[in-house]
Amino acid sequence: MNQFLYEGKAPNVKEMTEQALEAGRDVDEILQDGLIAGMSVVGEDFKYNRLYVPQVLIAARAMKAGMAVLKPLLTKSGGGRSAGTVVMGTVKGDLHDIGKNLVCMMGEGAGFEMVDLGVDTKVETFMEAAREHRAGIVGMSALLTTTMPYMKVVINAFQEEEDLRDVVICVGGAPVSEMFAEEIGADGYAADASSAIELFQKMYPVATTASV
Ligand code: B12
Repeated sequence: MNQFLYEGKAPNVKEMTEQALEAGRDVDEILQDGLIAGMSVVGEDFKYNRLYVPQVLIAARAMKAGMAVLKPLLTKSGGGRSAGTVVMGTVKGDLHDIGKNLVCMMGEGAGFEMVDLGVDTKVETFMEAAREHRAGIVGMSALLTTTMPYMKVVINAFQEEEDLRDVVICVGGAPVSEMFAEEIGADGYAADASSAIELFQKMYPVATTASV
């Protein structure tokens, strides 16, 4: 599956994901060892110019084909009361959405209402969505070192508004670290989607939802 993903063969990745599920493999194992591991080799080769943007794009498409098969399982929630509302977006200038989408799927599976703002998200959009959905948590994703500073712009803007000040802000994405999160004044950071959900669960009780 790693190799098919690397070569951008979406139909094969889809088929192997289905086969792995039929064979009784664990969803998390398929995600981590099949899809994410394949994408990390793509990332490495991209870094050293052994792959170029068009090849990475088709690899990303293959990854999404596998994720689409897993989606119903990742988003299957136990039902019952919502665990809370989380507004998620990839920050302005950044078009990477695979990691954010995974966090959204797993968040839904854990019973959160996930409001997905997509990519290239401006501060105003984060603010409007937090208010409209009375979100307790805002999650921002960034994959580029050049877009990471925009997270601070959003945090500052939330701090300036009385009704948004207490919304919990969580950040993530490959170049983001715990230290960077602290530096910009974020309330939480997680390195992967399952820890992101644990973080949301830990933070939600202390979150005050946006008013208006
Ligand atoms: C796929 C990819 C692309 C695809 C994106 C397709 C898509 N729909 O997302 C395409 C081809 C479009 C692309 C474009 C570019 N890319 Co690119 N891309 C990648 C690649 C290979 C994989 C990213 C990925 O999907 N990883 C898999 C997911 C599952 O991991 P993740 O995103 O980190 O998410 C996990 C965690 O971080 C966390 N998480 C994520 N978000 C959040 C949010 C919260 C709140 C929390 C708590 C947790 C959390 O949970 C996720 C799940 O476990 C990375 C390599 C890498 N090492 O990251 C380069 C990489 C990010 N890209 C890079 C570059 C340079 C670019 C381009 C500038 C290339 C160019 N010359 O045009 C453009 C920029 C476009 C733009 N404006 O955004 C560089 C960035 C370098 C840097 N210093 O900033 C990288 C690191 C590659 C490299 N090594 O050089 N890219």
